[in-house]
Amino acid sequence: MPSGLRDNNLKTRRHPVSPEWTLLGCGALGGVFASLLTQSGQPTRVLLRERHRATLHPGIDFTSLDGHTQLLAIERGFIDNPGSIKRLLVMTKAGQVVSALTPLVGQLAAGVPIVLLHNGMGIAEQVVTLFPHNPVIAGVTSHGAMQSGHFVFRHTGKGETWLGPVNEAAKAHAYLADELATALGQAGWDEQILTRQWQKLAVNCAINPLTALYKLRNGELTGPRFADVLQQICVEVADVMQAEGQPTASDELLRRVMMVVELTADNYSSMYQDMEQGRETEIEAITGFLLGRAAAHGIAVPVNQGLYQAIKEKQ
Ligand code: KPL
Repeated sequence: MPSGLRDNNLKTRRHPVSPEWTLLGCGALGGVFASLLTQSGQPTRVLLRERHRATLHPGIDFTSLDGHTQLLAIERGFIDNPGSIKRLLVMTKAGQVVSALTPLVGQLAAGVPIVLLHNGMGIAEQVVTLFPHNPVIAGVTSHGAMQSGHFVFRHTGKGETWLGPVNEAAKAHAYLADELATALGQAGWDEQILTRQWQKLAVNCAINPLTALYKLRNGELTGPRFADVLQQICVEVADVMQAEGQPTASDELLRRVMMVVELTADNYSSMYQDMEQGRETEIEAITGFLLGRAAAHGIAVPVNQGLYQAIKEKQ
């Protein structure tokens, strides 16, 4: 089918077995992951809140990177009665992870892996406390996604995805990265996921507040206008990382930031999209987390502090 055309034949394959993946949080990125997993033949169910039971659910309207639109049949379940869960993929906004998971305390069988894929840090530790008998896996991803309506998603950028263990029990679940790779084209397992989380935090501290405040696409951060501020953000993040036992050069962080800016040049950051839609942003889990760790070590981070305040005032 030529790119840009709609394939209106709903893929009617019903899931013959219990879903491989249960997805909590079907926003832009969650919707894209659910679509890619479904297309790769890994039955995926989205878990919704009870109040969505009456909502029409024709399936997911998914536009892939090449512009091909398809209507995908996808099973839905409800949090109050989640049924059997084999593995749980949590893709809510960072600030909603704990409240979205709380109804599943006592419902999720021990040993079921919980994979967390959100921006920001400081959440996984809370999930380990909530679910002490489950493997908890943290992930970082740089895929781009947009949502333009109810269950209407577009994959806007092919990125990298990395998973790694948060607790001891999670170390036996590296195979999950291979299964995600089947759907995403690439996904890796890294025992040092904390380092990747910090590197992603630096990228988000740099790109997200600036694009949201100045209403820019990611690519518009290139050039002299933002060169100094991007460098200062990276210097501050590197100082905090050093104190956290994650030594890195600020130039290396800046190089990563500029690489993501180039790779996602046409995209609007998630914080830009959240602000435009009047949704709560992830500033607390991103820059807020950095400020918390900086304060704990007595490190001044004035540039990040200023961006944090500016977003808080605007959102
Ligand atoms: O993670 C992102 C986001 O928008 O939240 C980046 C990597 C900045 C891509 O837009």
